[in-house]
Amino acid sequence: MNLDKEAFKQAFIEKLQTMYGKSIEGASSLDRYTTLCSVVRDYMCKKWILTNQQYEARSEKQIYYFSIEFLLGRLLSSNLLNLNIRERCREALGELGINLGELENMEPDAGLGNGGLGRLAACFLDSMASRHLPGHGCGIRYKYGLFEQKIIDGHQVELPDNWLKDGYAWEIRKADRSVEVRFGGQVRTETIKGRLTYFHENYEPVLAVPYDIPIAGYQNDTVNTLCLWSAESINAGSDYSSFNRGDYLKTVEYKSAVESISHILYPDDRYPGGMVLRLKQEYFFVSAGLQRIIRHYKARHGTLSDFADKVAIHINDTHPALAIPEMLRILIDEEGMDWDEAWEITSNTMSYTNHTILPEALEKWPVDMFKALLPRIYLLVNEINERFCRKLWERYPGDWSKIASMAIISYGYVHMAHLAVAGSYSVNGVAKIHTEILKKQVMRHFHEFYPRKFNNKTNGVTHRRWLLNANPQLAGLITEAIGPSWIYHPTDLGQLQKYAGDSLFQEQFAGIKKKNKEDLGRFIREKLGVAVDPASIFDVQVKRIHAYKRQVLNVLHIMDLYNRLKVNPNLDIVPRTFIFAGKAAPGYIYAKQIIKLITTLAAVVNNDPGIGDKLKVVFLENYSVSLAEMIIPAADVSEQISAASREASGTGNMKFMLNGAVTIGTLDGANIEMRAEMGENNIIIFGLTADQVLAYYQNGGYKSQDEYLSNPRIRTVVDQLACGLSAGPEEFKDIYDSLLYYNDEYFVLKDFPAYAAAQSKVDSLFQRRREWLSMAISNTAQAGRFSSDRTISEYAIGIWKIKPVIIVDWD
Ligand code: 26R
Repeated sequence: MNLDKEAFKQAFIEKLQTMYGKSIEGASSLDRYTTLCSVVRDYMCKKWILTNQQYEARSEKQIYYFSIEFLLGRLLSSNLLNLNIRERCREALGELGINLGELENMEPDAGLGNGGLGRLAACFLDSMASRHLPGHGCGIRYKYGLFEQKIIDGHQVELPDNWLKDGYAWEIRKADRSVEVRFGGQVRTETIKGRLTYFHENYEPVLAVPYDIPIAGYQNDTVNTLCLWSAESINAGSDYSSFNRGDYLKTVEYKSAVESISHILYPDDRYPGGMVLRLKQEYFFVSAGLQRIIRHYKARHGTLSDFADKVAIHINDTHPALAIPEMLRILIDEEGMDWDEAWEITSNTMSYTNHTILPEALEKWPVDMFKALLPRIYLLVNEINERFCRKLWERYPGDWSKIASMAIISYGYVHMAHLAVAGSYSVNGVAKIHTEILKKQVMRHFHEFYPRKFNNKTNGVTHRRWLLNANPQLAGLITEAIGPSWIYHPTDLGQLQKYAGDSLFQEQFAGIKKKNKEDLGRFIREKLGVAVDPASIFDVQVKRIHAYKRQVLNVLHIMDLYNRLKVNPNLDIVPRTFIFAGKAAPGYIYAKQIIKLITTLAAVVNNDPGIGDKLKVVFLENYSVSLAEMIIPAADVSEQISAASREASGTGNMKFMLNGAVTIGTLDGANIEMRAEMGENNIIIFGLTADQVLAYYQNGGYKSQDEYLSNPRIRTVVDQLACGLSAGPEEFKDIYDSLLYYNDEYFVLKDFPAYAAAQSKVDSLFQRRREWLSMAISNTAQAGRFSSDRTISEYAIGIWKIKPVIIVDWD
């Protein structure tokens, strides 16, 4: 399809007529937005079909990335950019009197994820398509994404995220590819021709309907697929339907129970399990996805014997780990394979990524719940467990405690990580230090048993969304200086290093940062009525609110700074604007108190005439991908201050680095590898190391009350939590108690002095303007390794064994 400016105008006008029966003048902004998406989608569709045809024709291995979250954000502007029609489209719309940016802002975020894990999955889709890799996503089409956060009276309030209310322009419903997923019921066995055969009976059937979303690569004609499954009730005409038997109320009940499966994204990234609906979601999309893949494969190849050579399936954290027993079920019960062959194919198809070592976040399901919901899958997990434990017994005869600690089913629970490790050929962590901790601590027995399964794949982010798209002026400056090759080969950003000390380039770089800060400043003023000074240091911590991420450390330091300014109004500091954003899990009281603490502190600081412009604190509500795209390019300082060893990798850290913010951070997750790339003079590191933290956890020896008693600055701010800042002793009680009475699990008080010193260093470095700009430029220059293009090609080569397939569109 030729889409020059005139053709585009024509297509737009015609689409508006056929979809809405309207002329440009009569169309609302929503009409225009939907029309534009539709024109763009039509343009993608030809490449989409072509891509699939060429994958099939060349019979190359394909990979399916199974993830319970895909945090896509907006797609219009990235699609325009990837399809290379942005400028044409802007001009054409302009001639029709329509502003492209305005339409781009109409798009709701697809917020189908909580944070790091879901956004990583979205970056991976972009990189797979952009690197010509035949890779697709499989997940859930939640009717409600992550809740919308409102701050009311300083507190977080959650509202439903009804992102589909005006329809979703990028999806295509493929009703003819629907499959059935079965829950509950019983398993009956029968020996048929000498073979023990399993029949799943009296189950509740659920219809899984796929919605496909095209994922365009960067200017390369590849369009991959993200398949999101929606739960629907089986037709009223079918055998199962109580409607058929005339029971109207039962039918309605059944229908709404079924649809609840894909109703809502669980807003938790802390305590797993307990909720049967969550387990239903996990099995639902995994079963549907596998059935579609296997059905399609069989239709083409006739046999499944070479399946593992042609298909790779990736399990993003343990949430999709039921793919392992589900694939066994299909191969054994439906395809008639014996156990050994089915196991061989399955375990050569599956690979698994671990994203957290926090013990409370490791998934486990009560056996009784599991058995009742998934009776056949339970039997298969049981068999996997028995065979696995037998092998362990051969290797460690008599070592019951070791075997019990590794078993898939033990003490009344199904341990999902153990299932994922036993059933896949590759297990990876997401940053070097994280993989080492997995190998040496959390999964040390598994690593000893399967040393070759374990490997590292350090995370990355798509530099196209996070630099090219989010910060177009900086992208333009970079291209002016070193040419455009960095867009394809992000490590070419390294060529910027020679400009780090170049005063002209520094000033251009600074000018863009200033403009981004002005834009954000205007937004803050509109939203919060707070005037912030673009000349102040924009010091940013945006991420989920969580104890281990230590927003409290940041807050205590701001309180300390405020106290010092009160005592000494002439304290020589660079004015600072502390910017926070992030959501708390709705049931996580401690995290909600942190939000209230930040907003309370903001009210005090921002309204203190004695402080003036020296200090501002803002909490921006409803953190999302699109808000991040505005905040990150405006940051001077990036706060990556988790308690060492707790943050598996972090990916926000990489987005800030790419946009030339200087990190203040601990030696945790990918911060360590960022430091190695840019050199220790370009990052500000403080605090305990992971080894020190882990040694404290193992041997004890830390007493937070000692820090409190021996350091008057700490004592003052901790006391202010209990009275002074708070409305009453209850308001921040969980935070206060965690610091003093639960021995400060994340070493906030222990790291406080080092953090305060590091913050003074930030202040003095910022005053040495040229040195600071050189640091900022070096950050951007050395960020190339943290592109998800690098990550994804490591997965492709090291785990999935897939090759690029160049798509040719002859037009
Ligand atoms: C409730 C339970 C089942 C659950 C636990 C944890 C659900 C969701 C999560 C989210 C975790 C797995 C997550 O997002 N982890 C983050 O993954 C990022 C991508 O690898 C890392 O960068 C980040 O450090 C890690 O916290």
